[in-house]
Amino acid sequence: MTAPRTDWTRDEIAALFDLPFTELVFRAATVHRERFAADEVQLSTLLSIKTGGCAEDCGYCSQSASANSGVEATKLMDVQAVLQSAAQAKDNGSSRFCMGAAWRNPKDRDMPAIIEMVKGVRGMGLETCMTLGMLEPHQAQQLAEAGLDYYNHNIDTSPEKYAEIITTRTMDDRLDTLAQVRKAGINVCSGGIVGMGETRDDRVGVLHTLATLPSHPQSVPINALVPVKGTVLGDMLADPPLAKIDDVEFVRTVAVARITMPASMVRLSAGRESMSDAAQALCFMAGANSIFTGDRLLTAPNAGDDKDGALFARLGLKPMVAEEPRGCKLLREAAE
Ligand code: SAM
Ligand code: DTB
Ligand code: SF4
Repeated sequence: MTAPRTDWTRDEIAALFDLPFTELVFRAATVHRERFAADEVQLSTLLSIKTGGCAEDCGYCSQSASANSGVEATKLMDVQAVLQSAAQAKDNGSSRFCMGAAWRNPKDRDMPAIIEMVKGVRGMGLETCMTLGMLEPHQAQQLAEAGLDYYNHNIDTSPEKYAEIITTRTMDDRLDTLAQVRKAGINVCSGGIVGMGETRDDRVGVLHTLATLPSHPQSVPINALVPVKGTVLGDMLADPPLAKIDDVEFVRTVAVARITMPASMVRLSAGRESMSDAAQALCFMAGANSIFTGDRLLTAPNAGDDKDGALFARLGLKPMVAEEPRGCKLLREAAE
């Protein structure tokens, strides 16, 4: 099998988007089957370990201090409470536990508790993921030493559209953190959001940026904007001209992510709650092979385990069993 390409051009990616829908989905499904079992979907569960009051002004986010979403700001959760929640996620069949904090960046004084959370969750045999905002090199190193498996840091949109959505940081800031995470040897989780009023060319741009990184993110979440009242983008969606992303265009985005980043896990992420079973089935057909389970994302509602159980039964899908997580491998090697 050939190694994934990191030299995609924007024109090549645009040409994929332009394919007839059935041809695009067929190609993505073929690529999917070369490396994965097409009936297996990896399950991740999210927990907001520090909610709201964030200093960044991301126009989509309920947790920005600039939003008027009614989300209450909390302190960093207690380690034991996080571990309890992880145990419940494991009982519900999840293989990865993703902890998110509404921070521009973690402070050094927060790191000891964060490290305890990573160690505790990986000690349960779950893969660990953290999303804490921008990282300094020494913080990425600390997380790597704690055995963190994945760091989520989305680039969200195209380089051209970035400043329209977020003014408190740049795309280059985001790319710098991704480089620190890669350098520390932690797996990268990075994707984007569609349905923010972007053009097809912006969707090409976000996938081009991800697919031409020095190595592809191991996980690529494709989020559909969850419109939250009191956020810039949520309010724009409530009051046209900004319309919800079209299902067919969403599936095209998933398919192009699968074709351009064939070895990555492509996650059908936020926005599933408002998608029909048929639209989600098309996403799985187009190569999506991961979802967030549970009835909550970070602050927004998610489909929930009962609904997902029914969906999996209806589509004949099964949860993917994780290979030995990076963190557990480190634990085992240390014991040997
Ligand atoms: N503060 C950290 C950061 O921004 O990296 C971590 C948490 S932040 C909420 C994680 C990601 O959630 C964002 O990068 C964005 O892609 C996604 N997200 C946030 N609000 C969203 C929404 N309303 N709809 C879809 N995705 C959203
Ligand atoms: C990702 O790409 N999507 C998740 C996770 N990574 C951190 C977050 C979705 C957040 C949806 C809005 C909310 O719950 O507030
Ligand atoms: Fe803060 Fe992350 Fe929300 Fe942006 S997306 S406002 S950085 S919590």
